[in-house]
Order: sequence, then C-alpha cells, then structure tokens
Amino acid sequence: DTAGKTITCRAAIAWAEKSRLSIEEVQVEPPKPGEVRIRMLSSGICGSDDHVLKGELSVKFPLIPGHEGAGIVESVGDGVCSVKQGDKVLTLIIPQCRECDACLHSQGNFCDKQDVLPCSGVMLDGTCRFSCRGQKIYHSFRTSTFTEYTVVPEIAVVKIDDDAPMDKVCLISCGVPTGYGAAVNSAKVTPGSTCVVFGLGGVGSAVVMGCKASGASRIIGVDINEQKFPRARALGVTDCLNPNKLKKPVQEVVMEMTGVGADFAFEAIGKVETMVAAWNSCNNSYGVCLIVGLAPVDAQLCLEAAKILSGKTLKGVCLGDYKTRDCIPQIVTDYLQDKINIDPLVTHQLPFNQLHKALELYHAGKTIRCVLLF
Ligand code: COD
Ligand code: ZN
Repeated sequence: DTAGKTITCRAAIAWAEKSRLSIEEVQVEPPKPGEVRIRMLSSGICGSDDHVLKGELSVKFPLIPGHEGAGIVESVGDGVCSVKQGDKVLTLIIPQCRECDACLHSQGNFCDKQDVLPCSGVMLDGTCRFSCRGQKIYHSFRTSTFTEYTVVPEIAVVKIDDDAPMDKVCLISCGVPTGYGAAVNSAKVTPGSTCVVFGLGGVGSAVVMGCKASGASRIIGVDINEQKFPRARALGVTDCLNPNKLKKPVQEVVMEMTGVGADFAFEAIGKVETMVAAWNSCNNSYGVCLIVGLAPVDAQLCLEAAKILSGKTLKGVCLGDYKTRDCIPQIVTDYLQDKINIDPLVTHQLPFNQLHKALELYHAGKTIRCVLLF
C-alpha cells in the first residue's frame, strides 16, 4: 500500500522552454487535504502542451507537462469526498470549484481556480508535489499527466464510469469537450447550416464531429497540412481548403463558396491570423465565430470595428462551455452508449517510454491524437 508515502516513478520533465523532454525518476508526495493522487493510465498529447513546451504560455520550468489524462485514484487527502481509491477518473484542465463567480453563474465555466491563464505551476496551497534529484518540479495546468503518478486538487478531477476504456477516454478530458462542445453546446450549430473549421487537428476534428452531429449540411475544413484532409472528410468535412494553395485569402474563398458567408466559424489553431480569417468568413448579419484556440499570451486580436455592427457574434469558448465536473462524465457515458464515437480521433497509441516518437509523430502532423499508455 502506497497511501501516505512518497512514490518514486517515471515522469517526463521539461527542464526549460524548447528543450527536449527527458524521462526521469521523480518523487511524488502524498496528496495533502483536498488533493488526489492518481496512477495515470493514459494521456493524450494536446496542442496546448505544445504551446507550453515552446514557451508560448507564461509557465515556470522545470515542469511536468500534459493535461489530457485518464487514470485510477491511488489515494486521497483528508476531506476528499467526490472520488475514492480505485475510482477511474479524468484530470481537468479547467477545474470546477463550485464556489467562484464563474462556477456559480449559470453560463460560466472558466473557474477562478484554473491555472492556465496565468500559469502558477503550483498546487492551491502554493507548493509542489513533485521533485527530482532534490529540485522542485512545477505542475502544469493543475494536472501534469506525462507521469506515472500525479497529484491534483479534488476540483480538477472527476470520476467516470467503471467500464470506460482507459486507453481512449483520456481524450474526453480535454480535446473532445473542447471541440465537440464548442459546436454542440456553445455555438449550438443548427441543422442545415454551413460551418467552417480552421485547424483539423485533434480539437478541430472534434469540432467537425460536433457540427456533423448537429446536422450541419456543409462543413468546410481549413488546414495547411493536407495529410489531415482524408480523416477530416471521413468525419464529415465536405470541402477542404489549404490556404497556402489558394490564390486569394481563405476568407474570400469561403465567402465565394457560400455566397453569404458561413453560419458558424470555428478557430481551432490558436493563431491571430486564423482568428481574423474565421471572423471574416462568417455571415455579416447572423454569423457566429467561436475562438477555440488559445493564442500566445501577449498577442492582440485586431478586427475592423465597424463590421461588428451588422450583427455577427464573436465568442470565446473553453472546454465547450461545459462545467467540467458536472458535464464531462456524461460524455464518457454517451461514448459507452454509442451516442458519440471518439475512436476516429485516436490515430496512434504508444507506450509512455516512446514519448519522443509520439512527439515526433505529432510535430510531423501525422496524428489526430496520439495517446500515451502507462
Ligand atoms: N492555417 C490553417 N491550419 C493551420 C495553421 C494555419 N495557419 N497553422 C496550423 N494549422 C493546423 C495544423 O496543421 C494542425 O492540423 C492544426 O492546425 C492544429 O492541430 P493540433 O493537433 O496541433 O492541435 P490541437 O487540435 O490539439 O489543439 C489546437 C488548439 C488551438 C485547440 C490548442 O492548441 C489550444 O490552443 N488549446 C486551448 C484551447 C482550450 O480550450 N484549452 C483548454 C484550457 S484554456
Ligand atoms: Zn488540451
């Protein structure tokens, strides 16, 4: 029994920005009151992890990256009552404290206790649970999942169904609710509508699934990597555009293709230029543009101010506007009941010790999601 004891295990550490991750032996302290220690079973590699490693977010190094995790509760700290030892759980990049303004508001989900914007890298009490060769290692996004064991606050973990397949459901911790939820829950895509999705990675593909499930009749997919097109078509994209191969700006092409602009546009890349292109691809009167991607921290979004008067909507959305602990377990149940199929998003699975190969596949643009298995 490891409860109450420090666990020594393997974890991937980013010692500095842009440095190669290194798999090290780390010490993981027991959970303090209100915290949960999890034995990881799987973790996706998400675009936001890549932003962290490139230094595009104001994170502190050294840290253990990863946030899209599924695992089993190893032990809990005092006062924890929503999960217990042996429960299958997902980690939550956006926690739900149920006490802050956003949690108490019917429409809010961006909990005050999140650690993305900005990133402190520490637990809620200001300390870390990880160390390596005597040096403290920071957490990322309240989660840190590229490790055999992690410690997270109770508010950033949720129990899921006992029969959930743990080699896949990690995607339901972030990519699926972020993309699918943006379409079905946040935008509420309407039957027969035209959608345009910028970025056909893991998150953009989940957006496409949500548009399709909502009955969109035309889904235009935009990506500079044409390797993404066949899988996107299989998920429901009807027209693929590569902005680098077009003679005109992509928003002009979308305007011509649709005549009136898209009903719904989604940005799932995290770049200012594509946010502007998504905005300008929408119908001027009733178009809705959702920003799903996270731009670099100091970037500014510049739009023609007069154009907003005609009635179109610009909306940011994080984790599909879902209150995470309340809503994410239901997505797992929906998957188990064949109401949503996440299998096409899992294009690769590799053991944790092949992390570098997984990152290479990600950077080569070959994956939708590569799941690391522990
Ligand atoms: N034009 C078109 N496509 C592009 C361009 C471009 N200029 N640049 C890159 N792309 C394509 C890539 O080829 C790739 O296919 C895709 O965009 C990006 O996909 P991935 O697989 O690298 O990344 P995802 O899908 O895992 O994540 C993308 C996000 C932007 C959603 C992610 O990085 C992000 O910002 N996440 C934050 C959103 C969020 O809600 N996080 C939770 C807490 S805030
Ligand atoms: Zn993510």
